[in-house]
Order: sequence, then C-alpha cells, then structure tokens
Amino acid sequence: MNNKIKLYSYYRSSCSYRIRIALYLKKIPFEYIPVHLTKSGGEQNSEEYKKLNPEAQVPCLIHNNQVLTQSMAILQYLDDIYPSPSLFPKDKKAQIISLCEIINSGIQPLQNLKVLKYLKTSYSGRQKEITQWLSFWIQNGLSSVEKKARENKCSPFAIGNSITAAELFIIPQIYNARRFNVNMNNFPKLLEIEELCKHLHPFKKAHPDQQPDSPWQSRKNQ
Ligand SMILES: N[C@@H](CCC(=O)N[C@@H](CS)C(=O)NCC(=O)O)C(=O)O
Repeated sequence: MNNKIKLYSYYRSSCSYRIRIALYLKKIPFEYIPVHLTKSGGEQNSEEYKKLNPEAQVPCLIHNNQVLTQSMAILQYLDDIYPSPSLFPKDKKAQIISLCEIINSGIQPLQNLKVLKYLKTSYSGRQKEITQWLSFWIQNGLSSVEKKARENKCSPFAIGNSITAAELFIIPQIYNARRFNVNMNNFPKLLEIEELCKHLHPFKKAHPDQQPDSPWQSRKNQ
C-alpha cells in the first residue's frame, strides 16, 4: 500500500499554506496535487474534485485511504501521527487553538474566494470598496492576534518558546493581509514573528511562490 501523503493544494491558498509548513516542519514526504481555484470556474468545483471533497475547498489531504479536510483537523491529525516537533504542546494547547481560531474562523472565511466572488456579483464589482471592507476585517482580527501574541513577552514566538500551530496560521494570514493592502506596521509583534520565520527552511519551502503551481515557478521554468 502506498502510504505517502497526498496534499491537494493551491499555491495562494492560506489554508493549504498552513499544511505545507507543517509537512516541511515535521519532514513528512508528500505529493503535491495542484487544484486551480480560479481557472475555468475553479477546479475545486469540478464534479471529479467534489467526489473527493464535497466542501469544494482546499486543502484536502489523503493518507492511508482517509480523506481529511479542514486545516485545523488536518494539523491535529499530522501532530498525532508525527508528534515531533509538536504543533500543539499540551501545556499551551488551548491558548494556541484560541489564537489560531481568530484567524481560522474570524478572518479567513471572509477573505475566501467564494465570498469575494459573491460580493463582487452582488455589489456590481466595486472592487475598491470590497478590498476596503476586507482589509477592515483582516485588521480587526489581526489586532486581537497581535494582542494575544504580545502577552508572550519573554519569547519572539506567539505562544510559548517555540514554533507552534500559531505561526502556521499567522504567516499565511500575513501573506494574505498584504494582498489586500493591510498596513502590517500596525502589528509589530506579528512582523517580528514573520522576520523570524521567513529564514526557516519549512516556511521558505511552503511559501506560495515556491509551489509548482505558482506563476513564478512556471516563468522560471520557461
Ligand atoms: N475552514 C477551511 C477553509 C478552507 C478554505 O476556505 N479554502 C479556500 C482556500 S484558502 C478554498 O478552497 N476556497 C475555494 C472557494 O472559495 O471556492 C480550512 O481551514 O481548511
């Protein structure tokens, strides 16, 4: 039986980015399967993909004939089967999940492609206003994340003394915040976390520009 993990991902998807960082951090080999979220109405909406993941979203991870969706569940699964390094150290688990959820359920759903598409159609494509609206909500959520992370005064990390799932949510969210013109200078602790992570191999490898389906990669290969 082939036990190699398969990850259905899109280079710019922040939820897939979380899983990629975890896989590189834990040194878990995996096969990357791109799902283009915008081409021809979005490959996530194809009947074939929906047979695999009826939620019509990425990430989707296959392991040992199990189909796993929802990045938080996938991260916990990976942490169970490959405990080191731990993404959810037991003594800080609730705090870590609490921070992650500000992004996972408070910010990311609003920046999702299908939500933006809906706003564009319903509000006659007023892109500038839509970006402003989104940028407001991203800043609102990031302010709470910044406050929580600042409570961790004795370490440059968000919670505790090492990288945890918190950084796996923060870094992709910063990437998306920039796409939507959020001024990150309002979040000094988050910038400090970014500076620290951007030099680390798992974060570099998981970056959207490094993915096989990124336009940067196809240009490089031309
Ligand atoms: N709560 C889910 C959200 C997944 C999600 O929203 N994925 C986005 C990309 S980051 C997606 O596939 N969007 C497709 C669409 O909006 O049509 C998770 O954490 O995995």
